[in-house]
Parts: sequence; structure tokens; C-alpha cells
Amino acid sequence: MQDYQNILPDVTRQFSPMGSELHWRALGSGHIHDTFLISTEEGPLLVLQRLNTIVFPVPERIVDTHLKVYHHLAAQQDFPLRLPAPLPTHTGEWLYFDAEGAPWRALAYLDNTYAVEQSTSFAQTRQAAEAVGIFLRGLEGLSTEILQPALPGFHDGLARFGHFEAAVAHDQVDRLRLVAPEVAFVREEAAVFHLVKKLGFPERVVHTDPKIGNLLFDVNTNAAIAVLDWDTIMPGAIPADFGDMVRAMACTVGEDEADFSLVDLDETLFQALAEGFLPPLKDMLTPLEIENLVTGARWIILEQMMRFLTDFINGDVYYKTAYAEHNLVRARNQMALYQAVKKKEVKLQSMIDQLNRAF
Ligand code: GN1
Ligand code: MG
Repeated sequence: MQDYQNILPDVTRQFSPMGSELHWRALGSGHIHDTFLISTEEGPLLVLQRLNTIVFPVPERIVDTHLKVYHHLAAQQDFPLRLPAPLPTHTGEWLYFDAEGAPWRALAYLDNTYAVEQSTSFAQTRQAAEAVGIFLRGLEGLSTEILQPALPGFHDGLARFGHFEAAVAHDQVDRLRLVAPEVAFVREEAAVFHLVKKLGFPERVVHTDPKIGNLLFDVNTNAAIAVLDWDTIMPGAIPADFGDMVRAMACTVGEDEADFSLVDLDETLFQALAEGFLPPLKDMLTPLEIENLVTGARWIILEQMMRFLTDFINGDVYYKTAYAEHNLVRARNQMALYQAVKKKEVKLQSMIDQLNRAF
């Protein structure tokens, strides 16, 4: 990350009066933007985010989505989750462009909360999934037309498969020779993207990135109390969101783990996910969606594997990486997870069916 020491005071001043001395620290582990918690002697002031315009060429859409979602959820009486309020500049803008032309936005800090990077227990995972279910339930009625996706076609597996094949064909940085088995694997499994298209899930407003790192937990009760990162909220399919939770919350290790023998689908955490996720949504979901939640896991895990692999082949232009083979490690990690899910698919689906029958 670049050194923001000199920029942050100026940016902070645009959003907030700054009497006392300023402290800042990097926040979270996002792969795209740079995020900071700004505090004064009195405590946390706000969250600042420098938006990545290589990934999001129209950052105004991030802000637009955030405002629409915020107003929609804040208007619901007794909505049980806390919401990160967007904060305007003194002149009423939602973005501030710094001297280098980079866009910054500010969000209210949600105090007395903490974040985790990996699911650690059944209870925590069930809570997290329930919060995501409640969040998605809250998004119902937010018309799919009024949301201009910040990244259109985000979970269009077939379109992404096309980008992958283009990367393979160009082999820009001569890395194709390192990834022959992974490329073959994507091609063998790509049928799942066709299957998803054929099934035609109902279009709903979904989160698209509900990994555990995008949730906040209450320091006192340990309850999941906020779902963050609304950048890619857009029309999409519920099985994709469930699939991303399986990817990120029901795996024995995180996506950065380089010892692939440790990567497995944890059935107990999967059960926790399903137990948390289904109740808030049970009246809303159609049989097609419920019967294909595990298809959603295969879809999103393969897509994520392919995205990491594509970025590795392209020379690491999209995701932040910490070392040369980082994207390749992530791709192989997701490949192992995909294989585990595929092996356990029938069992996982029967776990869902059993829960569904109990309603
Ligand atoms: C990216 O920035 P972050 O970590 O929330 C990515 C997600 C991936 C995720 C993988 C806009 O999200 O789609 O699932 O990394 N976001 C974008 O951890 O591409
Ligand atoms: Mg994200």
C-alpha cells in the first residue's frame, strides 16, 4: 500500500472538523480498496476509503448503490442490523478527489464491534449466516431497476469464462506454462456456468460478496450485527450469495492457505450456515433456489478460482497480492475447495433438504 501519511489529514478534513490530533490505521483486509480508521484523542472519528478505479472505473456507482441501500434499509422499522451511514463532505459531495485525482469516501464507524477473517465456531457461523439472510430479506423490494451495478455482470460465470479464455490466449506475462493443470480444470468444470444460466434463478437484489470478513460482530454479545461492503450489491441470484458464504465460511482454512492438504469443506460449519441462512428467507425462496444452494457453491467457488487464475495469468492486475505466486496459491486453494464440495455435494444437499422439510 502506498504511504498515505501526508494525504490522510487533508482527506479527513473534507469530511469532518479536525480539532485534536489525528491517528489512523489501515482497516480490514480488502483485496481492492485501501481502507483506514481515522481516530482522534476522543476515539474513532470515521472510516475513509480510497476507491480503486482500475477495478471500479465509475466510483460514483459505488456511492449511488450505498445511498440507495442505506435509505432502503434505514427506512425499515426495527431492522435489526446496524448500518454504515455514508458521510458527505462539507460541500455535500459523497466523493472527494485528492490531489492525484483518486476518489475517497467516508463512512460512519460502527463502534463496539470487531471483525474476523475466518469462521471459528458453529455459533459464530450460524450467526453470520443469519445476519446475511436478514440483510438479503431487507433488500427485498429494493427494485432491481434502480440499482446501477458498479460492476455489471459480476457473477456472470460464462462472461468471466470468456475473460479467462482471453487471458489464456494472450498469455501476456508468459505464465501459462505454470498453470496447465489449473487451466484444464476450469475447462472441465465450466459446465456449471452453463447449468446456472439454464436454471435461470429469480433475479433479486443480492450482496455478491458476503464473506465473513465483511461482517461485524458485537464486542459484548458476539452477535453478528452488521453486513458491510455494499459496493457490489446488485441484481443477482440468492444461490450465488449462499455459495460465496460456503466458499468463505464453511472452509476449514482461508483462501490464502498454501498447504492445500488442509483445504476441506467443513460439514459442521456448512450445517451452521444453512441453519442460520434459511429461516430469515424461508418465505421468500422458491424451490428452485433451495434445491440449488449447493449448485451456488460450485458456481461461485469455481468462478473465484477462475478469477484468481485469470489475474495470475494477466500478471496480477486486479487483486492486491503480497507475493509473486499469491494469486496462483489462491486459485489452487479454491480448486481444492471446489473438489471437496463436489465430492460431498449429495450429502450437503440432503442437509439442506432436511432443514427445509423441518420448516
Ligand atoms: C474481493 O475487496 P474484497 O476483499 O471485499 C472481490 C470479491 C472476491 C474477494 C475474494 C470487487 O473483495 O469478489 O470474492 O475479493 N471484490 C471485487 O476474497 O472484485
Ligand atoms: Mg468486496
